[in-house]
Amino acid sequence: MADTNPFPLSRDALLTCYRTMRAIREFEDRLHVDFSRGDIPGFVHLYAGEEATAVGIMSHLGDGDRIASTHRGHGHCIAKGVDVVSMMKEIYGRKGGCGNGKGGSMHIADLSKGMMGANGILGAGAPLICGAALAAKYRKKNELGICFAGDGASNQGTFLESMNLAAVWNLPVIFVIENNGYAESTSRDYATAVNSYVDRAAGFGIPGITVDGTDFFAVYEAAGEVVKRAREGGGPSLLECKMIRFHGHFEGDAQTYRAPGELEDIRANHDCLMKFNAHVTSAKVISAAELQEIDKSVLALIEDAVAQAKAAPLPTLADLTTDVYVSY
Ligand SMILES: Cc1ncc(C[n+]2csc(CCOP(=O)(O)OP(=O)(O)O)c2C)c(N)n1
Ligand SMILES: [Mg+2]
Repeated sequence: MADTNPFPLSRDALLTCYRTMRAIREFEDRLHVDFSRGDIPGFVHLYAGEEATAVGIMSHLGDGDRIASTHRGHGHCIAKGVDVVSMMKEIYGRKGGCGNGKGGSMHIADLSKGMMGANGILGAGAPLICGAALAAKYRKKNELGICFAGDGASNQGTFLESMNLAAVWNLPVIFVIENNGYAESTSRDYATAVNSYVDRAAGFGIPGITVDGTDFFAVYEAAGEVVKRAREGGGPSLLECKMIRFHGHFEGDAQTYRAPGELEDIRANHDCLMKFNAHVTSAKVISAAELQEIDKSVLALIEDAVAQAKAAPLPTLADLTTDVYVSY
């Protein structure tokens, strides 16, 4: 191992980040298989390929910082510290899941972790996070809010109005655009006039950064900058992460809109986990064997989560009328 660590995180922190990214990948790849077997009810949108963005950003946050997620929310949840067993139970529609099996993939939330919810409505997280950030500002606790939105969702009026509101109120908010090049099967360039989201943010008086979202270290550094700005009272920022999704828009998507060879190319050349591995092993800060150990333990974690989900009971008819209202 090298005597010096050239990275902005300690060895232990790097191992934790790798473990979290690997847990997301394993979780998603397992759902891909189980969904195709017909084991999982409802709709599932997978985050595999996009892990470096969630983990690079969330490494700067604590439980008091709040995030509003998207329909593609599993990676955000895991990176924010939501328990994978209760997530798996939820996705399997079982009791003991985060929503007692009644919400499924697109309604996972855990307020104790600052995870305000995945969301099936594009752009709906943006006004929600402005509210959370306004509350944080009043509480003076130095906490912030992050709204995730895809390239498609970022064209929603709610998203644009929220950027204006956050700027007017100088809120501690970060708008993260996860630009994976597609909204369902529609390419980003077909549906969005501007090339630069940073230019668009400037129209609202908000500074922005564009970053390679498949490079954990690039995301970590850029996220550090915008998180610092929010905590120091500097107001909202925008962070565009250019990234790639490994699976279809939803499970079952035939992906006929992809160019020939596109999937093979992204998996071979733009895998954020492979890039992370190459960085840390070539710098001799972490060995390949250590990473393989983590892979093994993550596999066991996900196997166990699936086994627990399958063994858990389904909600009963009587459960239909519980959890309708929140008790304060
Ligand atoms: C308000 C609203 N309009 C349309 C949809 C249908 N819809 C679900 S996902 C999606 C595409 C989202 O693309 P993007 O925001 O880029 O996220 P990605 O799926 O690429 O992560 C659409 C149009 C929706 N859920 N909500
Ligand atoms: Mg997209």
